[in-house]
Amino acid sequence: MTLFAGIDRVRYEGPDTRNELAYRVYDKNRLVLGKRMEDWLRVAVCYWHSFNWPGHDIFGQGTLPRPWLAGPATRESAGSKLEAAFDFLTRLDIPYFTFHDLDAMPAASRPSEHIESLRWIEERIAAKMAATGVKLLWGTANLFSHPRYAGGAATSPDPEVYAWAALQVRCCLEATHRLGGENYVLWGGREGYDTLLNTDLKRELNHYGRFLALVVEHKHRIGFKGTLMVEPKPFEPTKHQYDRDVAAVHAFLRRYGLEREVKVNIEVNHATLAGLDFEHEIAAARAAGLFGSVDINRGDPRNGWDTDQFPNNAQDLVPAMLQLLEDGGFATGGFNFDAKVRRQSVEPADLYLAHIAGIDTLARALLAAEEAHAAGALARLREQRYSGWSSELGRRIEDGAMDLAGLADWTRSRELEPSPRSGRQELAESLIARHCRF
Ligand code: XUL
Ligand code: CO
Repeated sequence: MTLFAGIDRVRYEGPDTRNELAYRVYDKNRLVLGKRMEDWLRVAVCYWHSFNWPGHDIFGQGTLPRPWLAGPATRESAGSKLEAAFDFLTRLDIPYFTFHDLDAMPAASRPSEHIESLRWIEERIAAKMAATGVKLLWGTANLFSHPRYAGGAATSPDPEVYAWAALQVRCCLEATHRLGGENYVLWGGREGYDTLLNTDLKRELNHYGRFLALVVEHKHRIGFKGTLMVEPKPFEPTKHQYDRDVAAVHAFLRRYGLEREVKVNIEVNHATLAGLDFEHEIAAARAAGLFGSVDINRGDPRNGWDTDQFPNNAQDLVPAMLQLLEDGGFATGGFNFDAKVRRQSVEPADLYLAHIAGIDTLARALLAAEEAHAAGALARLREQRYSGWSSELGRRIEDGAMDLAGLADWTRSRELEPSPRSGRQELAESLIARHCRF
């Protein structure tokens, strides 16, 4: 019996159920625009917040009962954690999980021990995946917790630290490959600086660019077919992170010639921290051909830090969901719950309740987006707003047939002021709101 065994497999019971441990909206087999809800959402649970975090914060110790975290991470405790994790995943009835090397493996200090320890847990993860059918959405190496990474990993001032990071990424990428992972993520938690006074920014960026290129090269060498992704975040833990938002990552990838090799994993709370809307980050990624996956969560509008709360407002997510529908869904990505329960949510049931509510929130947003998409009014509104571009003038500009002087002459020859047209923002907003009824 694991900590998470006390409940039945979570099922769809519809909006009127009195059972809190049931899905009210997430009905995995329901067809949405011809595709199963499960296949649209591709939900993943993350190992780190759910199974490897005892509830400590910077002011206090752990509060959550996670017996396997009570002592050092031995083979025995890593094994119990794995049992509990897969018990939770199968009872929640979702298709994917995500993990960092260090979340799952027994603790290791020397490099050879690290390799052995990760292999040890990988074999056990593989057995659990085979037995349960739960799949790996992505793996990632933790290049930020160990003291060696205090000054960064790929941007460390010390090449020996850079090489340690390479060892971790090599092992974790290979493990992810063998486990059939669909993506591999790099979050540059400490790739940035605390003060420019001791930092050679140009050199660090070049080191980081080279590091990513090495990962790309290795991916191809081992035949990993999944997607490599960088996860933007503006700050925290450092004062400034180089991957601050999608636009910064795009420029960085282009500078190092990697824009066809690496995509982005967009996290809602990271967009908030960057002062951007989540849907802006999705739109920016799609415009650049970089959209990969989503870490779904939310921040608190009154807090300036990464609170990693479960999403609970479907209407907020509809603009992003509509973009996903326009794309026909994720390619290899999914919605990974990079979210954690609050420190007082001490009962095992709380982890279920949090995920159920979060998954139902995604399902609500998906159904609202389906309706809004089918109604077509938003698409028409946008199309009409740009209809001038189908005129001869518009087409010639878009085709590159006009130069600056030609445009000036065209305007002068008409002696007219363009007539103002409504942007219809209030209507657009109400078109979203009216479909949020699930
Ligand atoms: C940190 C964060 C990470 C990444 C994986 O803010 O989001 O958990 O998702 O390293
Ligand atoms: Co994340």
